[in-house]
Amino acid sequence: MKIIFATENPGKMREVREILSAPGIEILSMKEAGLHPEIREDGETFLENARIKVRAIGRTEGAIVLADDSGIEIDAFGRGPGVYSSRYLGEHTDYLYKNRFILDRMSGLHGAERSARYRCVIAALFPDGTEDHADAVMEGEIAEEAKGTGGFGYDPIFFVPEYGKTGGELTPDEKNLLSHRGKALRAMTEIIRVKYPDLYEGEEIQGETV
Ligand code: ITT
Repeated sequence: MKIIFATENPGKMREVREILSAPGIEILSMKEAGLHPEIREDGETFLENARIKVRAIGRTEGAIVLADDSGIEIDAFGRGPGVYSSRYLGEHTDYLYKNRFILDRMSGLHGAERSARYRCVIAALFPDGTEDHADAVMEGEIAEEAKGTGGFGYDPIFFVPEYGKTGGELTPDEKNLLSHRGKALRAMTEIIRVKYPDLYEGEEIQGETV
């Protein structure tokens, strides 16, 4: 069985491989599958956008098509940028600038006033044409300053209380264990396992035997 993952974001793709890899499953990005669909992410929710991405690839013989739509919700910004996270301050704007801008805009806010979360929806389109999805959040806060170079996007300014570190300072394993994407992808492996019992049977998915 193949998994075609409908993303153009290399940071996401790296985490997807770390979490979903298992013997007997070939994981391909859209590009690796030779697919370059025109995707207009004009949904108003993470779920709508995740569905738009899997449907842009379409039902595929011998492959489960998955997509991730995710973002950061900053409570002080009315839960924005949310679904607009990748387009916030311009789609091609460097994250050094975006993260600096957020820190500046939040100066003067402390403690609970800096609460934020990452949210992720994973959509699936199966070879039989059926669809499903899984979602998860990771609660945290916007750090007082950017730290670390790991992860991607907003990770250097996203403080994870459980570790006392920013996402940028976490190892890949630490991030995957608690992250919105890690949790949603593991929930998706459960959905896949129910549909295709041979896949992920007895596999250790980031520390949990499924
Ligand atoms: P694809 O649509 O091609 O998958 P994208 O980056 O445009 O790539 P989204 O529309 O889902 O994906 O936007 C997600 C954005 O949310 C992402 O670009 C980051 O800005 C932010 N984000 C989501 N998860 C993140 C994480 O784990 N670490 C850091 N930033 C994250």
